[in-house]
Amino acid sequence: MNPNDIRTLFSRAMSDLYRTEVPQYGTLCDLVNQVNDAELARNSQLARSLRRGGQLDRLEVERHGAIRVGTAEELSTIRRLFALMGMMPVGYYDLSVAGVPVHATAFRPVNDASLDHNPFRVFTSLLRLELISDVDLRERAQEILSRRKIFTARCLALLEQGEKQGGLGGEDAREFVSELLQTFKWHQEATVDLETFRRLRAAHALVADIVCFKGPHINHLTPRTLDIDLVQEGMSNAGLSAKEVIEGPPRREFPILLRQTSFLALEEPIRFLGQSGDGTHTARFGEVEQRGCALTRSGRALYDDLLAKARSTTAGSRPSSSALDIAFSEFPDDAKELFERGLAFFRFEVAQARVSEEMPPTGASSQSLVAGGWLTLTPITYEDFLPVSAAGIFRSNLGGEVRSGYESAGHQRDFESALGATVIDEISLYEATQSASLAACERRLKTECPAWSA
Ligand code: OOG
Ligand code: NI
Repeated sequence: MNPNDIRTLFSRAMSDLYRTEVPQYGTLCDLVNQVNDAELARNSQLARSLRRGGQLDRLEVERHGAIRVGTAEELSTIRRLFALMGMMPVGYYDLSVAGVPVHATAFRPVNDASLDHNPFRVFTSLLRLELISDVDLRERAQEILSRRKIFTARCLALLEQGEKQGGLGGEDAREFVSELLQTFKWHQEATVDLETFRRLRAAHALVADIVCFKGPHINHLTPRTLDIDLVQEGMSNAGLSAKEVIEGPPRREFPILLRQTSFLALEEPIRFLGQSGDGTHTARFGEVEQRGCALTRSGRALYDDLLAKARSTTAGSRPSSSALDIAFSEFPDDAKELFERGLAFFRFEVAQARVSEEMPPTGASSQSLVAGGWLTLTPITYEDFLPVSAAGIFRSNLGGEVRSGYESAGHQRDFESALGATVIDEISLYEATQSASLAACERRLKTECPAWSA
């Protein structure tokens, strides 16, 4: 079976599982579908642009999820399992700077055809045990984690078989997906007693969530919307209690990067080991995202600067929406200007009518081809995540918990050695997509006019 098709089976199965486990997620998906249908009907230009960019068909199935693992072995096995479905580790996210003791990557398809097929992504965090300062507790956590087995034996057998054969046949693929699903199911029973849970919980809510359960339960799934402000507004009517603010850039004419919000995590009953009895835990929530255009390195630097500026003018850990609006008035809000200033990534298309009227001058740069109207621009969708936003999502679902003392800067090497691979640099993927698109247009212009050259 094509890895793209295995991924589709997997993302459907995860979505079905989560709908039954957390019915509010189904409610959120229904709300998102309503908003998307209305937006497509209202805004035909958006519908056209999405169709051109290959985004329309995938919209309905588009999801991301998130899991949190405890050990290097768990992480590297996840990497191998996801590779069978065409999902590669892209990007490094250091959450410690935001007071969350994990670092992460996102497993996702990396080429255009696979993204169009089904862009399912899983944000995968690894606990940084070394950030638990109480040595005793750290060792206890390590010991608990070392004993658990989060994958079924059959799942691991199919993994080895798939790696050896370079893929899985249809029947094996279906069995693989259903075995893998076991890993991400919710368990009402903790693997520890209440006392241990409380001690780990006191170190950080996330530590308890990762260490005290049989496996890395899927903690949210996220549909993609075309208007996140409408979804945010609609949530309370739909009976969902929304997180206070939307993470990421403010609302814009020309959406960039990623905006996200969520409904708050449920408080769920848990049975603890031995005589210790019952308690509760909050971990699982639902999230929604609106994706915009990918930014270049300098576009991203400007985004980070403006976000920091907005934060510095507001008290508390998040900027007010007016502070965001003011800061981002400096960020161009128009495709042509973003392209001219090298801030965002685009796909190009040859404007046939313009070319028939006049060939561009020989040696024209992409800049002048766009400025002269020979090439049109379509935004390249941002397929990744944002560390500051992710930290905001983590926090709002962990009772607002912020800890200091985790400020040791990024440890990408440690993460990669746990992963057993290097992570792919997301910006170079967008660069490659943009260059390939430009090269295709130049070939096209050359066919039209053999004397022409870029
Ligand atoms: C992951 C939070 C990050 C996102 O969309 O930024 C994330 C988690 O809570 O485990 O999913
Ligand atoms: Ni998420």
